[in-house]
Amino acid sequence: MHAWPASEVPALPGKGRDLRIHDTATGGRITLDPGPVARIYVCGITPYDATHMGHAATYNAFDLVQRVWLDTKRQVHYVQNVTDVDDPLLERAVRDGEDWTELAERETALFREDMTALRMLPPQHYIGAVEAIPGIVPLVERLRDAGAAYELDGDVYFSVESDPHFGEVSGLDAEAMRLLSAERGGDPERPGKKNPLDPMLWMAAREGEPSWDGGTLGPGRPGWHIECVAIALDHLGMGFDVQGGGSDLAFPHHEMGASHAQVLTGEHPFARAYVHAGMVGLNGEKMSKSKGNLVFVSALRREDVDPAAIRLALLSHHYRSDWEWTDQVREALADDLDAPAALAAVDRWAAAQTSGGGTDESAPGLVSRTVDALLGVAL
Ligand code: 5CA
Ligand code: ZN
Repeated sequence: MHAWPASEVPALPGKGRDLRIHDTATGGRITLDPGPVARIYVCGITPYDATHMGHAATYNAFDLVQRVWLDTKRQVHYVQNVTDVDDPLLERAVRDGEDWTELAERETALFREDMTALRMLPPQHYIGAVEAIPGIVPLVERLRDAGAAYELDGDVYFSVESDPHFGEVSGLDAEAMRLLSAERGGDPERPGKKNPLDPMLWMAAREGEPSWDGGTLGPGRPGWHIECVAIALDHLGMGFDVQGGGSDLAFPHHEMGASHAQVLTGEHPFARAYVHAGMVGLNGEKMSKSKGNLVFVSALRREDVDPAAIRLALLSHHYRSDWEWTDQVREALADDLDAPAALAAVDRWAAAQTSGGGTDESAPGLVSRTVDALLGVAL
């Protein structure tokens, strides 16, 4: 799959400092010491809806990681996936009477446009789950042949007990894992599993759903975690520097992925740091496609919000904190007359207009009208 065009990163005089960053597995800040080529894998979108501000915030965090590395005069090897076949994508396509491949292609194209507008650095390898299937099948076969995976009514499950390091990424107890597994794509209630947490590696073909040749596994489609493992091992290898995503991926996705890879290779760790961005919410809930409380990057762009202003809004929050998207100036003022926060929002807005090269002719007028209308200052 092709990625999107790179915006230029100016070289600065001197050399930046090595990145210290919070690692979920150790629970503390670690200094990363990548080689001359820093290696990063960031989990990509499931393309059944447009890019929202939560996605953008997460990709912004890992864009910053790369910019710090580039400033240390290293090269960066960046890999990202697209989960272009999975339950929620297929369900949305059925709901809307649309071909699932067309839905995935359209939303992936829009994501590329959003990333380009926001000047996010593109990955060198942008890989879809579907194109990764020929590499996934032999990995699942190997896990099964090593006794780390088992069959249940034609589906193949990974046995979490096969990895002595299982649990080290998220550090959660069994009960918390069970709850999150049920919430985030797992099936802890399915009878016949060795451990309720065991995740699916290969799903046998279902009536009316797409399926692919699975060799000795039979026709089917891949589970979610093994998708990212196959792509990361293929393009980065074990022990890469950072695995990134939103905090909702720490468990089960990154926990299971690490275990798959560690059992497959006999090496540890899968990634040297597991880095997670906070969740962006709207109206008191996590912004998510399933809840539908979304602010789309493309919708803001259509409303002529300068992409530089969107990016500044993302930058005004620390990447690890959860935050709420708000219509900033209005919301700040409505929140117990928080005029300082409203002024800060105006500052960011104005700065974005200046640095954005004045492409949006109407925006300065809008800033002054807003300041006049809400704060009583005529500029
Ligand atoms: N395709 C999988 C990863 S392999 C997936 O999680 N796709 S996604 O479209 O649901 O999310 C894409 C990325 O955005 C993930 O890193 C996810 O953690 C992050 N993300 C999703 N919702 C939010 C949110 N509300 N705030 C911040 N980040 C979010
Ligand atoms: Zn992933």
